[in-house]
Amino acid sequence: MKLYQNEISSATSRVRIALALKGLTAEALPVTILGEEAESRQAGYRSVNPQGLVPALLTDDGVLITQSLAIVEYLDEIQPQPSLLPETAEGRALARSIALAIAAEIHALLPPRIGLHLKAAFQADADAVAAWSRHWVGEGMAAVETMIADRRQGAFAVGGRPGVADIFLFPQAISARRMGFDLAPWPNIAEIVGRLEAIPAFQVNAPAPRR
Ligand SMILES: N[C@@H](CCC(=O)N[C@@H](CS)C(=O)NCC(=O)O)C(=O)O
Repeated sequence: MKLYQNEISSATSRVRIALALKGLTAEALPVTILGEEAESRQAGYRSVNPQGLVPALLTDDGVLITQSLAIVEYLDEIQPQPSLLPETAEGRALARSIALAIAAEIHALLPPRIGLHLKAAFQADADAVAAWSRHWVGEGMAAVETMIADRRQGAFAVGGRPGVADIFLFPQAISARRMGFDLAPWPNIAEIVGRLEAIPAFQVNAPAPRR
């Protein structure tokens, strides 16, 4: 397998954590994502992934899979142990709800292309883009905290072992902390992230800080 990826990418981090939990490896194919001239915006990479996003996984059969949740679930299907999804249908639905609350409602408003468009179309400066990001992270993580708190039954976000919800929560929480958020007002998230930081698959595959 090969993984189009970027080390600062939170969405890439999700896939790398899943690979590590499964004991799988994928050859890294780096794609730059920062700035107008980034490879993610060029025709070359767009011919690979029309969305111009990382991660994208190339299977051993040469099939491209895009979108981190689809990739993580693909890995869970080809390598079922350890399972990344809860045993019950309700548990699986909750895990996917939390993953999508992060991927589709928080993270989707933050990547480089969003900031570039806010600058180009609305003359937003760096402070305005940072305030935009802080708004969506603060509001979104507070909602995720409640989603977890309302149904929590084990040591992790959904149940007693790390899974899909944790894989999506961890990089977003690390990135929130780097933006200056204290996790303490979200006690379930803070506790779970503390536990995940002690697990090598999570620790080693956290998104790298932007330099
Ligand atoms: N929903 C996508 C999000 C992918 C995404 O936004 N990736 C970012 C890096 S974290 C990216 O490639 N950004 C390029 C850009 O914004 O131009 C997923 O879960 O895979």
